[in-house]
Amino acid sequence: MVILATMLVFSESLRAGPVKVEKNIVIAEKSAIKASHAWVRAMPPGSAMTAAYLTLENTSDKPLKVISVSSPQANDCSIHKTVIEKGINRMREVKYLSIPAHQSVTLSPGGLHIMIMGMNRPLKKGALFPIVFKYSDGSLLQVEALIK
Ligand SMILES: [Cu+2]
Repeated sequence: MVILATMLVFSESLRAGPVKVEKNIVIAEKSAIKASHAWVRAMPPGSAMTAAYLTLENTSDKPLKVISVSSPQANDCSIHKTVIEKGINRMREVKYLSIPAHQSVTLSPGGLHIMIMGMNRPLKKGALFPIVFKYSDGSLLQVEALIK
């Protein structure tokens, strides 16, 4: 069964911005994964890529994996991690992102991130960027990440 849930997630820097707070608006059934502090790095027009960061919390008793990431506003999204090899920062694709039962995984600058390529509209600061996470239990979670 596919559970489609939409969660509007806003960053902690909200007080500085004009975006209204609407917490955890869920369509259909609730996802076992809660997303928070989702944001996307604003880029100048014409940029080919950016990255998104957030915390994913598994509220269930079973381990879950993120098996794919996509966005209606980009050609390609993938999970990357930054690794240091011979003193140089490099990015590696991560096939699955495992979230143990009752634990959280945080994607943050310099570590795990959602790599976003081929955006089909400008990344305007203060706007929201949708990212859809597909989990190993078949559920989908759409997160609205704040562009900042
Ligand atoms: Cu990357």
